[in-house]
Amino acid sequence: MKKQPLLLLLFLCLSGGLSQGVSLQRESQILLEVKNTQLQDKNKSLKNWVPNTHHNNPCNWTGITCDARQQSLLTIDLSETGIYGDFPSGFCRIHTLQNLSLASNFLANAIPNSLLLCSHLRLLNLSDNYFVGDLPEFPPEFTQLRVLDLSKNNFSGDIPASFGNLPRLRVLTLFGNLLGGTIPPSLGKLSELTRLELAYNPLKPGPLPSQLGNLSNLETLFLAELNLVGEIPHSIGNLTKLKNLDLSQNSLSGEIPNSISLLKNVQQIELFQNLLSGELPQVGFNEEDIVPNLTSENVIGTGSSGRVYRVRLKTGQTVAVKKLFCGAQKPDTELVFRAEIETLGRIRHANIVKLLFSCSGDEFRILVYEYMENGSLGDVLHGDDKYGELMDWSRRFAIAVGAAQGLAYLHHDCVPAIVHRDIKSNNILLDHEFVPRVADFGLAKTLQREATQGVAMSRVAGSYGYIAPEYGYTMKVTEKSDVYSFGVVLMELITGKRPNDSAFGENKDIVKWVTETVLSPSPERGSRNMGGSKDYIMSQIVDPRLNLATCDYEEIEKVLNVALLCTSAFPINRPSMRRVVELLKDHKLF
Ligand SMILES: *[C@@H]1O[C@H](CO)[C@@H](O)[C@H](O)[C@H]1NC(C)=O
Ligand SMILES: *[C@@H]1O[C@H](CO)[C@@H](O)[C@H](O)[C@H]1NC(C)=O
Ligand SMILES: *[C@@H]1O[C@H](CO)[C@@H](O)[C@H](O)[C@H]1NC(C)=O
Ligand SMILES: *[C@@H]1O[C@H](CO)[C@@H](O)[C@H](O)[C@H]1NC(C)=O
Ligand SMILES: *[C@@H]1O[C@H](CO)[C@@H](O)[C@H](O)[C@H]1NC(C)=O
Ligand SMILES: *[C@@H]1O[C@H](CO)[C@@H](O)[C@H](O)[C@H]1NC(C)=O
Ligand SMILES: *[C@@H]1O[C@H](CO)[C@@H](O)[C@H](O)[C@H]1NC(C)=O
Ligand SMILES: *[C@@H]1O[C@H](CO)[C@@H](O)[C@H](O)[C@H]1NC(C)=O
Ligand SMILES: *[C@@H]1O[C@H](CO)[C@@H](O)[C@H](O)[C@H]1NC(C)=O
Ligand SMILES: CC(=O)N[C@H]1CO[C@H](CO)[C@@H](O)[C@@H]1O
Repeated sequence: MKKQPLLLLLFLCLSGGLSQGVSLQRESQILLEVKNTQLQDKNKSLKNWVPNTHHNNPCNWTGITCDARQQSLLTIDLSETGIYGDFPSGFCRIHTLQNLSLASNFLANAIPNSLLLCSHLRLLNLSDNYFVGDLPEFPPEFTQLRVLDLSKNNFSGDIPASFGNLPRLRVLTLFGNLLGGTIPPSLGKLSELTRLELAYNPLKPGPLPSQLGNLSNLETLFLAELNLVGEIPHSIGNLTKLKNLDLSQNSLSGEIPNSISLLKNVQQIELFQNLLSGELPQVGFNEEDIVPNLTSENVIGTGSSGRVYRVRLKTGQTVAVKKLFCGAQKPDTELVFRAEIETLGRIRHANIVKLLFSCSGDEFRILVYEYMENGSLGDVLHGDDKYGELMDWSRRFAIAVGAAQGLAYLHHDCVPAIVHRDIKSNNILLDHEFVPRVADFGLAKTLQREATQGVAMSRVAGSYGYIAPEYGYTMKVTEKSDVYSFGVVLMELITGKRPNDSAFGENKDIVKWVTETVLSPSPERGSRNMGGSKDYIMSQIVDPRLNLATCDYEEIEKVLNVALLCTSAFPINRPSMRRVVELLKDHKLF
């Protein structure tokens, strides 16, 4: 009798081991069958999918994940493995399978009906393949499906209304196909949906259904270029969790609905290229709350185009108010006012200052922005010495990356692209956590897509020390002029010097000084070297207020390299802002 517990234990171990072997044996066979009959593995990505030997089980085959005890197979992820073939429905015979991702391959043809065998899936990702034909229907058996990504294929036909019956769906992305029809109102039933991305499909001209206002968990609504017509429904204001809204490149018309101001969590709104009127409305304040407070004791800055005031509203919120100089001697005021509204009024990005409100009268033009507690990068870097010390390297680096992201957004994500034309440290504002926001869009221009050669300007605008060399003689603006100015800002972050510091010597600006210092021979090595030694260069260039012992030296070097690229004399040699972001974020040196 005493031996019983031990026997029981032994039995449990054995049976556990046995059941593992048996169940995964079946899965291995299915996987091998699919590999051999349904897929072409031209890149030999699945070469470790071989019949089970003693120490091999499918759980550590490429793309396969099992549960912790390796008793059931949960995930097949063969994205970017270079496989060809039809939809491999054989995988559906693995009943424990939850996630099937086959994205970014060469799979083709129509989805067969045998997809119905996959009703146990939670995630199906077929994005970026060559599938054609109608979108598959997902009958009510698909009760588990949470993520469905069929984007970037050549699916055609209508979006099935039955998609609205998938009770657990959280992510639905169909962008970049050849879909027709209109948006089915039934999608409004997907109460758990957080992401809906239908953009870039040649739908028939049709409305944005008001039922989508029922998607109370939605965080991303991406409906660009879908031939949407009619008004934006007021129910949009019910999407209180919405963070990203993109309705750009449609034919929506009418007033932008006031209910958009209810979207308290929104970070980005894009309404470009529609027929809409009005501006993005805001936080419930008006002219009367602001104008009486524009008094001399509230002035926090004065520029060539106007004055900036700090105003505390009745609600307790503090805002920055720019009052533009008016009158005959200031003919540009109207242009500046319009430029700010037409650019800032229609975009939202974490690294771009928010325009909250604008108003104009006979005697005034007023722009209201969120207030930035820590002033401008220029103030902080070049003002009081104490400030400069607060700007340690990691903070400076975070500002460089954030500002680059803001600019990349203007150049690459806005349609039409926006060129800022006055990037400088004084126009990069810092919030209470020193998160940078690009500000001052008074000179900004939108570039039409066809204007790849740049837009001719009537005169050079911008700020001394930041203006790209070609701009002076070609009078054309392109994104690459902003890239140059951004490179100057990077040099300011590294050196802590203003671009026009008198220490550079006569006729030298920061770009010339930094470039010459990098190329100059170091005293101890003599002139045999093309460039000076790294340490010598760094000691000459880096802001003496930075404690080099605590800095990420390689990161400073990386930023210096990016700054030199950005300030290349020829625009063609400068990277795009998107590339700049990549280079800055890349952990490796290039
Ligand atoms: C596969 O996993 C098993 C454990 O389940 C392990 O013993 C074996 O070494 C692994 N094989 C390979 C090729 O990694
Ligand atoms: C497959 O191999 C080809 C040629 O070797 C290569 O160009 C391609 O990038 C590979 N594709 C994938 C997805 O690995
Ligand atoms: C399946 O995908 C979902 C959604 O991406 C994820 O949350 C979950 O962890 C995945 N499950 C497994 C077993 O990988
Ligand atoms: C689908 O897979 C692609 C490629 O791996 C990935 O970029 C995309 O985010 C995935 N879709 C979803 C909804 O997770
Ligand atoms: C997908 O559609 C595009 C645009 O119509 C076409 O150029 C491309 O050849 C199609 N690809 C496939 C695999 O059908
Ligand atoms: C969704 O919203 C519409 C009005 O926009 C309403 O008539 C409908 O009852 C709501 N509920 C569902 C489940 O669609
Ligand atoms: C939006 O929500 C409000 C309640 O918060 C409700 O009264 C209204 O009917 C909703 N509108 C739509 C169109 O769903
Ligand atoms: C703005 O004006 C209100 C009264 O109109 C006043 O109570 C408030 O203190 C003023 N705020 C500032 C910053 O001047
Ligand atoms: C450099 O520019 C700043 C800001 O425009 C200006 O205040 C300063 O006087 C200039 N310094 C020199 C030496 O020109
Ligand atoms: C250096 C500096 O002024 N830092 C301020 C940034 O903003 C926060 C929030 O207002 C202040 O607490 C810091 O003193």
